[in-house]
Amino acid sequence: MKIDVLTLFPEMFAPLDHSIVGRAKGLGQVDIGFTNFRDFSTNKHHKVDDYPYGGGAGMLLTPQPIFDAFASLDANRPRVIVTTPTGRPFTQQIAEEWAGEGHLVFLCGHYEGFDQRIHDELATDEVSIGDFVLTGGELAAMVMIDATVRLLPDVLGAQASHEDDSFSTGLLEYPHYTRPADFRGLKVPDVLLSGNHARIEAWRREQSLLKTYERRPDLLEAAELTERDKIFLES
Ligand code: 6GU
Repeated sequence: MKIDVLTLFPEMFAPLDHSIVGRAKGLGQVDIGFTNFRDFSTNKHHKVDDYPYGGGAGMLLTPQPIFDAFASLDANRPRVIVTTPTGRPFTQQIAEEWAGEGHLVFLCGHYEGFDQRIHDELATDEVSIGDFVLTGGELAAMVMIDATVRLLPDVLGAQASHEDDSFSTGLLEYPHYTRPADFRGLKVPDVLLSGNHARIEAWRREQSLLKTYERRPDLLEAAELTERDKIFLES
């Protein structure tokens, strides 16, 4: 997969050189390029922003540097993602969709945002990572890149399957335990030591349902629940 990021702050993306995304880059599973659109400004002071027509607070990113930076990319119908708190909420389902694409382009906003013509002419997706306002789109783009790249074939180890990830089942994940079975008197639930796989599966399902009920009841509405799940939740 090829990812291009248009940003005023390419050095903010250093975290992607580490951990799993860093390894995916090293192995050539993803190629992430950065373009500082300030370099494309035709203004003699390399200005990229201007005052909003009609007045109001803050500055807007002006179309010329971004259109010209975009035109400089080697791109054949990429997904063009504009990071904005007014976008639709980013979800695991969107990450799964993007992981099947050949080329993603992220446009990272700053100040009060983009001139609307950037949204209208360049964006295929406008996405937010939550109901809060960040100083810029870089952190949001990194979040979305991380969530997408880990889903590419062979990026996670074979055993680290993502089929049980929170959200891909529609429920939050159940709690996990590793050795020791007794850590300073804090015990691992007996069922996990029982070797009884049917009981373990049933316990995990119940824990997922319980956690989702307590923390994210909105997810339960949309989740696929069995009769057994419903009886458990009513008890
Ligand atoms: Cl995608 N960008 C910015 N600037 N703020 C945000 C966001 C994105 N998602 C939530 N807040």
